[in-house]
Amino acid sequence: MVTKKIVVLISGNGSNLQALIDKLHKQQVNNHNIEIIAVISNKTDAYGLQRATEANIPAILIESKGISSREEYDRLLTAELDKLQPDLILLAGFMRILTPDFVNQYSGKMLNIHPSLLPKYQGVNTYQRAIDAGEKEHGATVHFVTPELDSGPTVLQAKVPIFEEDNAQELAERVLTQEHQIYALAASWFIDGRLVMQDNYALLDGKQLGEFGYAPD
Ligand code: NHR
Ligand code: GAR
Repeated sequence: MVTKKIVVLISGNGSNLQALIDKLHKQQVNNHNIEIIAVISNKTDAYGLQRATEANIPAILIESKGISSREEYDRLLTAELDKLQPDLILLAGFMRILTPDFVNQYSGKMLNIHPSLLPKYQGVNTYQRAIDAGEKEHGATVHFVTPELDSGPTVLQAKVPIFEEDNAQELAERVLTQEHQIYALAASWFIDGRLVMQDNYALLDGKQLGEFGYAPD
């Protein structure tokens, strides 16, 4: 049986990492073993590093603090990834913009989960911006990572309601719960060979997904 190797990049709490560990690590999808072979953080105090250690997964710190340029940081990341040779790289609350050269090197092999219904609310602080705009719903998007920030082809979205009395934290928690479901699902499609990126489209079972990703209706 073939083992598919995943590396997860984090910056913080790592609740998405935890969901991936619980749902995918050491599991089997068809005839593949899945193994999260390393977790890499750019922040020393990221709690996700502890989660990795507790799951016996190598926790690697490549600190971005004090590194003068994005190019320099991405060279350090590349050096580590060259050793690890992952089949799939998952950004899970990774808060550092990656250079086009880095992204192109792993083109079609890197996914991100972003806390908004892309193309709405790219960037950071999406919850407050959605509330302030009077949106009735918010959500999360799994997408392939391409050089342009938060703009790669969408794979899967999950929606949640925004209630009148919501604050950003309550909304964030509601979105996070959904993230944990859709990220593991999308990653398992990729591992299974069902999900690929081609000509800047996401393809599931050979079919092009639309602007909002997989939608059963
Ligand atoms: N890199 C590329 N090239 N393309 C994408 O689509 C990327 C990416 C790197 C990260 C995640 C993304 C998100 O889901 C992601 C997607 C960080 C920032 C950001 O502004 C924006 C988007 C994302 C991640 N980072 C600041 C920076 O200067 C730091 C912000 C902070 O530390 O709070 O790197 O939202
Ligand atoms: C998640 O909501 C993720 O979508 C978001 O950060 C949170 C990380 O939570 N990602 C970004 O904002 C990327 N810029 P976690 O560390 O508990 O998984």
